[in-house]
Amino acid sequence: MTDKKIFKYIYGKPFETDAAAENITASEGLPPFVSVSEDFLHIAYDMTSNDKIYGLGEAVRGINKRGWIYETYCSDDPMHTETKRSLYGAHPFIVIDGKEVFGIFVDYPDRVIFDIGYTSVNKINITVGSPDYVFYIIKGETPMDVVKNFRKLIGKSYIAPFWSFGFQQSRWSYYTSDDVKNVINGYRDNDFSIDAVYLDIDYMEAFKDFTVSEERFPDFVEFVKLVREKNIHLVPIIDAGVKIEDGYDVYEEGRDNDYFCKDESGNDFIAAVWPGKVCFPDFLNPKAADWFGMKYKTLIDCGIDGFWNDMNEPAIFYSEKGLEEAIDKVLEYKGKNIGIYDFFGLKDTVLGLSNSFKDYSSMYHNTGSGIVCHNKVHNIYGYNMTRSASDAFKKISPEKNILMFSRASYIGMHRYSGIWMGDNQSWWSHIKLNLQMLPSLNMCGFLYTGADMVGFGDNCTEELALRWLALGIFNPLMRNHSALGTRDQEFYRFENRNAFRNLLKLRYALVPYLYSEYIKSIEKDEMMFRPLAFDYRGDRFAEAVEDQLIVGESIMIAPVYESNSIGRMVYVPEDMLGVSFRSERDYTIKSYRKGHYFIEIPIDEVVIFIKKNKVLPLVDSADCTAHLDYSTLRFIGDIEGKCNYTMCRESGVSDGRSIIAKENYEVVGTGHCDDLSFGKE
Ligand code: MIG
Repeated sequence: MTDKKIFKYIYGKPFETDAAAENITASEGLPPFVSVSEDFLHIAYDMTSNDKIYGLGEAVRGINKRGWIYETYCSDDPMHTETKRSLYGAHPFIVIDGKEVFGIFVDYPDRVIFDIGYTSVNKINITVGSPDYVFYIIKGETPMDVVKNFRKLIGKSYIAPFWSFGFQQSRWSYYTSDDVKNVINGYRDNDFSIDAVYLDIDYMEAFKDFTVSEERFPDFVEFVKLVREKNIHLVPIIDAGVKIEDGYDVYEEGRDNDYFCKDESGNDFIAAVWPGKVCFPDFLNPKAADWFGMKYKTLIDCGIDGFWNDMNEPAIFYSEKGLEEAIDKVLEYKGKNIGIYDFFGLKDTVLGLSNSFKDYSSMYHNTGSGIVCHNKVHNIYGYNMTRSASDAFKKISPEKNILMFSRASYIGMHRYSGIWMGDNQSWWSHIKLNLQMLPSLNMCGFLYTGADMVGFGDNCTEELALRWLALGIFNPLMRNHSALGTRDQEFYRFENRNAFRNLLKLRYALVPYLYSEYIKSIEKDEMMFRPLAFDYRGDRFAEAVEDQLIVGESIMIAPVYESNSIGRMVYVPEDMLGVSFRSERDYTIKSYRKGHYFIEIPIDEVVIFIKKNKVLPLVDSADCTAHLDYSTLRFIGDIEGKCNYTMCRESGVSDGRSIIAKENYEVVGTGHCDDLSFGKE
């Protein structure tokens, strides 16, 4: 007997988002706290003062989302301050953990407002300004249970290739193949482990998708090959906008076949992004999506096996029409003595040119079964761009698992790719934000994810870089990336090279654990990163912790995210073994009883807490993931008796997906030991 866990409610004629992987019969009636009017959905729920609210994926603020108002709306906004309501991804799912435990998923591809105790401290108000939507109520005994039921609904997460668990270096931009070579040498010559280097927009010819500048990257195929021989993967960026240029095949094919989004008069919608004037492929049109997806072949044929999709909210710097109107408005004031309010209005006109609602309202999709205005389906544009690539990869090269992650996303896209957390800053507060987004994103199925380590915008310091690295080593997508014009932040450029080298090595020693936990979380619809509240229910201290995480089945992390610290307060929620790593082979071990501690964490150390009767597997480090030697496996832990550990490895690729092989270990011990005896079952 299985009780019904998921209740689906359908109103009006909702647009099919493909967020759910399972088709569920709609329920009749409504939960008491939901009211539906002619033109909108309104969910109003009364919280008690102890209710905790989780979810919302990519969003600012804490793991407990209570006390702010969020809007799920894919936004190109690089200033992730705590006052923002939206970031790049739209993930309209929350979990309520209080007098009642359940989840709400509003499957609606435009803005959904989640007022979680903002207008009124004890109220959740969720609103959708449309008569056409779907929403789900997801039951479960515990928040983890709710998440699992939700994840079952939305389908299994994407499995990234094993090599993408190695360290990856990026910058906007490495302009030439020599720049790339220098970065690779910077890492390899200093004995710094690395698996990938990124190509940002400047590898292209005039920012044209699927082109490579011959001047800056001559003999690209040769170059990719040379780099692969050094066990480095090159990962180029693909932008959503296609440059308007006669003679450019991608543009001409899109134009001639009506594969681009249109304006209200049926002409191609024209906007400007990096290449200047562009058209946007209509990813909601299946033919256009298939066509664009197959374009990745150009680069795959050059030996490329990873991509990142950018600017796919889509970001618009200005539209042709918007700019003309703004210029007219500015000229109206020419020679006049304008008032201050008029001046501010003028300023807003110019600043409001980018990512404007007006532009999104005059952009149209042809889904094959009808025309739909972009502003009704905004949140699934990036999703469909990325899905088109992922679908094509299986046709283009089924023998490879090609890395893919996107900036914009919606629930459901997790089946096709990972995401990165967008343009953060080299700010201390963004180390913590990186940590807090990990579990929230896991709830929504995004397991292959990470932030731009060391920060994208603004200038970093060496201290920030090291502290961020100490968290970065646990992110599945471990990528150092920074913006044009910011201080160089490749790890070999700093003074304390030993510390950077050692922490990179520690990451590689941890890869078998991280990859195994990642795979198991996917298979079981679980979260690789969990708030302490999920593992220690009923422990009021654990439930309030916002800056520590449980990673996989065995460990807890508690990184430092403040400058000039000598350590930090840590809540140890059960008896644990604290291992302070200076390097994979140089560490000290200390047992902790449940309680609060000030733990000293010098700048060159990482502390990992291992749960009692759980083990942490480690292997010897290597310069790249391909060289990891699993025969060097050892286990650290504090166990009385036996403990089983399942190791997951990528043993091949079939139909574009990794094949996973499993090894079961039985580890035995009497107390804590860093070299426990074990046997393969
Ligand atoms: O308008 O390609 O988030 O990672 O380096 C900026 C340049 C465009 C935004 C991405 C960032 C990337 C940058 N892009």
